[in-house]
Amino acid sequence: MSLPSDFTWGFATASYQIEGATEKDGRGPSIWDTFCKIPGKIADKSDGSVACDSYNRTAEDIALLKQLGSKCYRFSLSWSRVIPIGGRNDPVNQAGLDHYRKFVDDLLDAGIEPFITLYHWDLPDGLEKRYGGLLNRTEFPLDYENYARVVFKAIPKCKNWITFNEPWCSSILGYSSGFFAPGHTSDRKKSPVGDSAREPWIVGHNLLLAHGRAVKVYREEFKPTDKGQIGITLNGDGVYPWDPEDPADVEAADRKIEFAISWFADPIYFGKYPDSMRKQLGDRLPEFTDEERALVKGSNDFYGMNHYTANYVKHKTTQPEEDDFLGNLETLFESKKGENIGEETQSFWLRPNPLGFRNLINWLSKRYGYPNIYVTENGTSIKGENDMPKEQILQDSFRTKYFRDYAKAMAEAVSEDGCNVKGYMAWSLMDNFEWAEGYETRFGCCYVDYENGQVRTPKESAKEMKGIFDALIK
Ligand code: GBH
Repeated sequence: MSLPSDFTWGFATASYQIEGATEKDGRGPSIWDTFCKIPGKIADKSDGSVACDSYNRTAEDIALLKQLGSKCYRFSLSWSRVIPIGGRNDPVNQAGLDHYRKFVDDLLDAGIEPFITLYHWDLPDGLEKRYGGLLNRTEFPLDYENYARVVFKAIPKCKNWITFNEPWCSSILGYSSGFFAPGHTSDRKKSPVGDSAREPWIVGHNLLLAHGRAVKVYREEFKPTDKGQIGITLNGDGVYPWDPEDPADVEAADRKIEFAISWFADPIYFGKYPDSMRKQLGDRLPEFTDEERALVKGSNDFYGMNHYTANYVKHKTTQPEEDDFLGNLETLFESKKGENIGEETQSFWLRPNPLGFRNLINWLSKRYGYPNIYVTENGTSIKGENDMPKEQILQDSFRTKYFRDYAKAMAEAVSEDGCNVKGYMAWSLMDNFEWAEGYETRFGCCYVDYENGQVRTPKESAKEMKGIFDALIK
């Protein structure tokens, strides 16, 4: 069991979760700045205005990455730093663009390969206010294309581009449950606006169009000279049928992945939505025009995989609810036989199950023709970590074991099953703003002391990472 010598590994972060400095150098507000101000949306009433202060500590973060032996670093750009209002006729903010260009130069000088995510959920608020942001099928893809072009042009040295992080989350959490910005949902106790039966599927479609446009621009205008690669990052959990003897549960387990991943990956690899989704959603799922299909089909140079956990899947026998987004099924932590999926963590949705990772890498590889895969996020929280004394937080052996087991499962998928995983980025380099959960849930391999000047201290897991990969890479 091993990984090839050119395998790359490192850590990942996202702009709104770490940067802070939300009003510095001409940055415009994003939908997350706005969302955090609504009472009741963030568990600890916090926001990303300071976070890890990474905007002001680029040298420190690069030194940290270097110290940990990280070969690559995945981070995201704040669109509203580059174009404060966001639109294609709005002014570009040179200071914001220069910041990211210098950051890439400095990473490369330190021997660390950058992976840039163009969009990790922080849409310029100006576009939300102007035309409803991601809901707009014509304006949003055009403004995103323009933003992508501005960035590609300014940062030719970056060779790895991710268009969108987890469009599932933007669509479902942003427009069905309302758990994430902009918080739309049919539940009028939570939001005055939203239609959970329709909006998430429209938003998902528009994100695919925007992805397709940015990839076309990169391939036509930049790739011939810059020679980089571009793809999308999708999230999805491992699955086991609740009752492996019941064909309806076996089918539901596949359907769970189709609703989470194939919703986006089927249009990108095959030019159509999965039959299971069309069957359940009917005309609530948009149709691709011929022009749109041409844009989206074939638009991945690699597959970006975010992965954390697994579930037992049980089919439902009733008709799907209008706001169902799982595929008319239940997800459970226990199987029919009473097997447990994994230990509890601080995150209600996350329980470690490394075999689920190996299985899902295989599922994706078979369905999409063994594409190159980069694992762009993988990691865990720890139950009660935030309430522990610092000395104990630094001994995060639960997290170290998680990484060891998951890296091994991935190496088996590569060397024993023939899957093409090319790189791996742990979530996250450091504790950060965990969206609706605020700072109470820590996903970092480095501890951030929010009370004392955002000082970073590597936890055991950060220090062990190099050894984990050195042992696997041949
Ligand atoms: C990642 O998403 C994010 O990309 C990253 O920013 C974040 O910090 C990290 O996770 C840790 O949370 O039960 O309907 O509320 C991980 C994928 C998908 C996990 C949605 C949580 C909750 C589904 N996420 N899931 S729901």
